[in-house]
Amino acid sequence: MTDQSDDGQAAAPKVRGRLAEIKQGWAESGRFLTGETRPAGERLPPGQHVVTNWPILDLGTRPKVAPERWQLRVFGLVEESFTWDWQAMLAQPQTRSVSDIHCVTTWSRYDNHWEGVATSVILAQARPRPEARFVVLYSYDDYTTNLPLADFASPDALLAHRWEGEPLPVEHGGPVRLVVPHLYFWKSAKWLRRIEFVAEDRRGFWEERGYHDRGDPWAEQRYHDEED
Ligand SMILES: Nc1nc2c(c(=O)[nH]1)N[C@H]1C(S)=C(S)[C@@H](COP(=O)(O)O)O[C@H]1N2
Ligand SMILES: [Mo]
Repeated sequence: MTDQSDDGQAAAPKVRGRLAEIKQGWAESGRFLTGETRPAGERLPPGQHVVTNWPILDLGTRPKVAPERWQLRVFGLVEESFTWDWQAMLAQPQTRSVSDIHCVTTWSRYDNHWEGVATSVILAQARPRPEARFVVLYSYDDYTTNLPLADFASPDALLAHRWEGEPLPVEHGGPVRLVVPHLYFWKSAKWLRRIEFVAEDRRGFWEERGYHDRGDPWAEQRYHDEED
């Protein structure tokens, strides 16, 4: 398979959402930072409140990718690049997990029931090379986000295609999204399309717009420090 588009040069995503502009302003002003620390092991991170609905956050476009057209490309610093279609995705060992969502805009949603493929399955098939230390995620709406390989490899991270026993709704990233529960939810790319393994960290959409590179909610890693 040819792979000319996999050079890491993502097109700039079209941003239609007013919220995306507002969120960029929040990064500049340090909105919502409490400076609090919470005891280790506390469920709710500082500055967060629990909601029971599920807010939708995106760049104002919601790509409709039918499962039959959906593909996931895994490439970069790996022993084996590969592409999964929907059948291949469903043929993988399936995992169920329950986890909390923590969005940087301060809402948290407890006890989400996910079903999908653990990131460990991706790692076992791709076999990242020793130089691979970061992962870049590319979505069908041209959104990108980055995370350390160690966070991607977390045992509770998965490529989710079901939520609460139903197919993952399009507005929440269906057919397939990443879920990395221990980081702010902007790291959990919706409408997942490509996963690239890289040696050097490379900022994604929000990371380029003032948001923290790692995004640990318990350390309140909402925004970059000025000197970063
Ligand atoms: N492809 C894509 N993934 C994305 C986003 C996006 O705009 N596009 N927004 C991120 C942000 S900022 C958040 S908080 C969560 C929101 O997921 P939800 O809409 O399912 O709550 O998705 C993240 N993943
Ligand atoms: Mo977000």
